[in-house]
Amino acid sequence: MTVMPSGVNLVPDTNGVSRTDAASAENGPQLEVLYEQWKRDPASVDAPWASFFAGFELGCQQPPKRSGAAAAPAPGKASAPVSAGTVTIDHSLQSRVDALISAYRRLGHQAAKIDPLNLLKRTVPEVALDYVKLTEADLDREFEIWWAGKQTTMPLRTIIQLLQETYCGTVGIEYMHIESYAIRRWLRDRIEEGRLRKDTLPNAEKKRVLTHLLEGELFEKFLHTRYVGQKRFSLEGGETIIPLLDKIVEECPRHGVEQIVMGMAHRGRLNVLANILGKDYEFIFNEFGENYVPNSEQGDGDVKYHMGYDSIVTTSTGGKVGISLAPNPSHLETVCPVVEGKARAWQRKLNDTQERRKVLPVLIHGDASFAGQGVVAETLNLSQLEGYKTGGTVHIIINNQIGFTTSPGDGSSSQYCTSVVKMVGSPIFHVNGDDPIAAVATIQLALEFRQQFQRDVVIDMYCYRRHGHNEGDEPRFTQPLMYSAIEDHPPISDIFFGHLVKFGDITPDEVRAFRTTFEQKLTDAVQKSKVADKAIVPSIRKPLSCPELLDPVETAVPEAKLKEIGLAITREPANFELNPKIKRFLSQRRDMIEGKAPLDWSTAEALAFGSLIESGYPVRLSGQDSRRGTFSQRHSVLYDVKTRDRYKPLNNIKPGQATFCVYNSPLSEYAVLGFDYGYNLDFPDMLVLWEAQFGDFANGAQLIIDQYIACSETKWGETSSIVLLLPHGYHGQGPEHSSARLERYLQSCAEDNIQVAFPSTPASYFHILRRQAVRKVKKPLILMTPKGLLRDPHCVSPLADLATGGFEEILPDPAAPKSAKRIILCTGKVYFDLAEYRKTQKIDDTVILRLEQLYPLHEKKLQALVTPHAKADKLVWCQEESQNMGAWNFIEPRLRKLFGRDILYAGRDASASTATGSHAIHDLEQRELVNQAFSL
Ligand SMILES: Cc1ncc(C[n+]2csc(CCOP(=O)(O)OP(=O)(O)O)c2C)c(N)n1
Ligand SMILES: [Mg+2]
Repeated sequence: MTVMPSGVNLVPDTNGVSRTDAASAENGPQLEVLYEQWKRDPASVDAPWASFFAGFELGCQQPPKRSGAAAAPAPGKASAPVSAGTVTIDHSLQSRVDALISAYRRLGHQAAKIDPLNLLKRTVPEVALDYVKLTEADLDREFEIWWAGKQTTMPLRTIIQLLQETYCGTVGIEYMHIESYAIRRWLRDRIEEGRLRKDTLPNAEKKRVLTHLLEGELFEKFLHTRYVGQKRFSLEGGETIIPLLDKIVEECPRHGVEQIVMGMAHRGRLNVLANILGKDYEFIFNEFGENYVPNSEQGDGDVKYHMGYDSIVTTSTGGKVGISLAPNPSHLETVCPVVEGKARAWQRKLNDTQERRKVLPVLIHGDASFAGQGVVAETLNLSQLEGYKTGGTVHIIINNQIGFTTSPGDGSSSQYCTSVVKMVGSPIFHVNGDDPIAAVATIQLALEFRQQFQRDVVIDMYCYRRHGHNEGDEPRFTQPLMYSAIEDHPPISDIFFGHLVKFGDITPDEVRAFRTTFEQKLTDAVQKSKVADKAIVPSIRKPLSCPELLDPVETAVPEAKLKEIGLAITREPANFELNPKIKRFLSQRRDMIEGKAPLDWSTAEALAFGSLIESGYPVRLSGQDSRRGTFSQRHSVLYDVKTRDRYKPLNNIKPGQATFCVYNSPLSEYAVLGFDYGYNLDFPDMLVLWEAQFGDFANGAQLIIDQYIACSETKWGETSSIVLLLPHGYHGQGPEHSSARLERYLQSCAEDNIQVAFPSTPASYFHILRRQAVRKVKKPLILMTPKGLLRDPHCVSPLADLATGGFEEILPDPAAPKSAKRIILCTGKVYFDLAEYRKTQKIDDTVILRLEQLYPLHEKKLQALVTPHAKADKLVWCQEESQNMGAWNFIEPRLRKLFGRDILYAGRDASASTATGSHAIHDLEQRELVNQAFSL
């Protein structure tokens, strides 16, 4: 079908590109419809229209309306064009001018003066006159241009001057890669209005910028002279970040932003803490003190340039903005997904889950890490996803054009460190850090963009690093040229001050007075901190402990309530056509609820979630394919076979219930676990579970586990109650999906930092999930979860087991003899093989005890269950994992100490790979290890 909007007359021009005539001026909306149609299917519109839109895309031009009336400003004057009078356009040349305009919009950034050191040498042939076959003689001819939201005509000379100033000044802009026409147009109109090229900042604001530059610079210089040789990761060369961040905070009230959640690495962190978050200088100087003991109350603490901080800042207009700077480990960019999760939690707290405009994530990156770390791409990929979006993040790169000793040419395969951002359709502003006014104007536009489109936006602030990687590092070994340029380069504040003095905006006396007062303030703070430092007597810290973790917690739910919830979640939704197998699934679940069959694992899980939600505890579950469940066991979202409408049974229990949020995550472990961890930190009242597709994939998120989950309480005092669901178990399916690497979590256990459990029954799983939500004390929970056992008729529980008691760290043996000769201890799945063997072999002198929770180990309960079997002469640990894996290395010394005797090992030999690739060998090994458990 072809469409030709009525009232639009096509006037093919000499290049065969169709243009609308004056009569079309009122047809913008129709034109937009047609344009959208063409974008979906170019063949569905008439050929002239198709070629018109193709040309239009190329030039990113508004469908032009020939004004026929425009007077050009005098050549060389880059004032806004004014329309008047009639001009004649030479259309044979117009297309060349269009190509030139398009080249500036696409590539002008490559000619922009973004490098303060002026070492970046680039040429852009496409923006030269001769490239588009124009000559000097054409400079005074009039041409059409869509400029600053208006169609107009101007002499070519003026067009070029405007384009040069707009696209090749101290801000280089990349936005033509953005797929959405509406976004490109929004940006283009604002950019071409001159927002980034005109200095419109009022005098008071200029002074504010200078003040912040000076604060940033003087603070670093002060530290440099007072704390010689101490690492601080100076911001010098990149101080413009301070007025830039100040501008974000200042703009927040106008944009309705109440909370900023910020993440940044080492560079300039102390400066940001002091001069943006308002952390007391004295506290910062304390941390440089000889006797300083970080966080001695809470744990081991961390170095000063990793610590987080929360504050409420008052803006110059009296507005209040909360700023939360997330603590970050040394691992660069790891903080990114954590900040996103925290921001989303804040959005939930502030009831900002629709527009997400009240909470703003701000991430500050280094150029080398932004280009090099994959988690950056993973995090960007979260930015528009239903379960993970945060309404757009403002990214700022402190682009000092170096990473430790490595030049950008060795650290990135693309021209800019920001190229990865293009995948999410975000604009990128490359800003010269020596032009703070441009930086401030850019951040204003960036914020407006974020609030308008809820998308990420990037400010790539080009600057330099005045010292080495840290202050004791010699940069000239590897960067002699760059550092001789830096040596000669004046500080930003001098350049900016010179600019202000020239225009009479400030006097040298004012600056001198500011310097003196500020330096005095710092000196006073140092004096106070020295007094405090002398009073400190460091002592060796006692390890943390949390004995409450072993207190019993009532987690049972009355049977009647379980039935009520169970029936609600197995009800078929009205007017909804279910897949026949799902109908059967619901009906089988209903039978379990009604007591006609014992409960399986996934039904127990649904009842745990359902009972929590029903009583007001929200639940969030995120992971790859978690809605259905990797093993097709969960079906927490049902789909209409005709419409694919979705229905979540757990959200239809009763009015006023809490919500069950379940998301299929992208195929990422690192960023998604980081996100869910961050979310849980700032919304601890929700049970947050992250599920690995198979447990072994969690090693892709090892940084989050090592740097945050295992130790952030002792490093930064950040508690978490995140749950990791890690499918684990040996079923002869090869080395890849057998092991969730239980041993890695156990190795990290100390100071009651985390809980590691391998429950063996649906009831046990039910109680431990509920315990995690209802218990006051918060600790991460690592759970080994089943695969094959999900459908094993042995791995079931009666409904009554959910209606009594709570989670049992050690499960007694239901078939224990009164006094056994042999005690077998185990955890998780292998129990079923052992129990089956004992039954078939009619063994009646062996007790099998299950350690449902390995850490913290409930030694008292274990003792109590072992004591009746005092005559047992064999104490065996049985596991299906290889000897260097599983729980053995963790549990053996503990059991030996507890029982004062040697523990026998029944299990696979140590191996490099987690499991054999052969099903047959697996079966042999599995039989052998069970055999050993009864025969050693
Ligand atoms: C994942 C990771 N690898 C290596 C390091 C060691 N390291 C610390 S800073 C740094 C250079 C970072 O360069 P850039 O991101 O440009 O930040 P800058 O220091 O220049 O501000 C490196 C390699 C680290 N901290 N994290
Ligand atoms: Mg760098």
